[in-house]
Amino acid sequence: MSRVILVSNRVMDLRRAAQAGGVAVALAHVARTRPSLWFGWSGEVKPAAEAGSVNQAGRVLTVPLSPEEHEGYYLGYANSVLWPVFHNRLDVAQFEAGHFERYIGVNRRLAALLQPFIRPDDVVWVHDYHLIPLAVELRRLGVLNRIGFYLHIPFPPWQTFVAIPEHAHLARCLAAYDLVGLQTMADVSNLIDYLVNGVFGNVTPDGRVRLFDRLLTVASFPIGIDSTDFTRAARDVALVQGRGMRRIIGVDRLDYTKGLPQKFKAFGQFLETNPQYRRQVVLTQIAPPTRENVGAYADIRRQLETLGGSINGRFGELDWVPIHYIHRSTPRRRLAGIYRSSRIGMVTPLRDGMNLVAKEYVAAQDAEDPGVLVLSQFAGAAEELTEALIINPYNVEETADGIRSALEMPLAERRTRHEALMAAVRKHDVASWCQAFLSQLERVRSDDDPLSWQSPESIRTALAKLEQGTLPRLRSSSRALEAVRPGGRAQ
Ligand code: GDG
Repeated sequence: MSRVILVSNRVMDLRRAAQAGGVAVALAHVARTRPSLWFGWSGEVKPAAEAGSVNQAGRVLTVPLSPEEHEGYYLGYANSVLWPVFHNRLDVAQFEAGHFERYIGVNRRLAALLQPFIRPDDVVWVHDYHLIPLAVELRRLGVLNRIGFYLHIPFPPWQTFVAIPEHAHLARCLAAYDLVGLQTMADVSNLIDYLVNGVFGNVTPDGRVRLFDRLLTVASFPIGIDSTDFTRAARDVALVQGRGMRRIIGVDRLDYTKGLPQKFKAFGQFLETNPQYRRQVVLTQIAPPTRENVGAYADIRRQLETLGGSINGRFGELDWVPIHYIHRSTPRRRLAGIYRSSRIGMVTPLRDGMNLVAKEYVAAQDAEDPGVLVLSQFAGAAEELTEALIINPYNVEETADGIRSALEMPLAERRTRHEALMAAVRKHDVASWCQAFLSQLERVRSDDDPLSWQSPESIRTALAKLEQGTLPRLRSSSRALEAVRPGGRAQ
């Protein structure tokens, strides 16, 4: 088994990572179960003079960022351009801020710091949108190893992606990987559409994409959880607000992609149209703070708090507060019990790569008396968790009806749905995700690739091609459309 060099934006020691949630838990799993090194940002911001070296603690290698890098690379390009665009939110993307140079600069610096640790038979697995240019920067330094990239967030429709002024540069960066992994089949289809229509790639008969003379493999690897972390949960009795009170649980970082205002509105609508449930149900929303120095996050917090206050003011009683909102992080060891004692898991993002909370909620249920998952059709998880109550989060009435149907669902139906959901959670768990990605990375064909990474000369040729290959100007309609309409115009 080759050693895996994991690279992700945020790195922490393995014990803390296992308690953190999301990407960190998944990477800590890979780091614990394989020969590995894990490299990335320590989370510290230090003056440039002190930010230049690697700190090694066992198999974990960390680097601080300087204040300028934190501002331009992390808060700037990664979280004010790429995050909103990949979630289809062009309206909040800050294209004009000029952070791209800093984004490339940090990737170049990280590549230079990582390169001395890479041995010839390692495979390198790069994670997420912060690090798209890392492979090209490693190639420049002569790294010949297999390098795979995994995107944890969704890939948007191609017309959205081409709004990024530097989209073609990002495509060249992707072409320096051997394998690009995405969460869902819908993401794979969006990325291939973009590579074909946005930068004139061609799909080969075996399903790879020929791009700037490279052959790139693109595939979906839905991420999962370690379900045993959740199945042993006991009900958290301290949570019950009153006898017979039924709880709806939401656990989401306070992010504008998570659909929190829409969720609060739907709950308000449910109370409005179902007065018999007032005093019977409480919505507990755990929404820990995230990226608070980005403007769009301050806006969503204000909006949510105003809305929550107005719903509580309108329906609340002296002995019943309908929305129980916690803007702090909750210890991970308590989450399983909270999920298990909640009758509904409400996971209603406007867009989400996967959404692990949906899987955690399912895994924590009592199979004899399970709760119901209400799930957005726009979460990647909806591709696998088809037995959830799938709703459109933009449709407040439909979501409110989903809450009522979940509360009224007979036990037999809850059990049947839960059984199917649990099978899906087990099928794609964190171990199978890691195994599937790494074994495909090791299998990717390179013998027929005219620009593979076999020698320093082939790297030089490939990089020159990537950098010099010009692109024809984009046409307004897609090439696929032109193929079905001769001449490219509607007749
Ligand atoms: C990205 C993609 C994709 C949440 N609040 C608390 C807490 N959490 C934990 C949850 C869960 C994790 O954080 C969140 O994971 P998600 O998948 O829901 O969302 P993102 O953070 O946006 O993650 C996403 C994921 O990457 C993995 O590929 O699924 O689509 O956006 O594990 O339990 N944990 C603790 N306290 C909290 O208050 N301890």
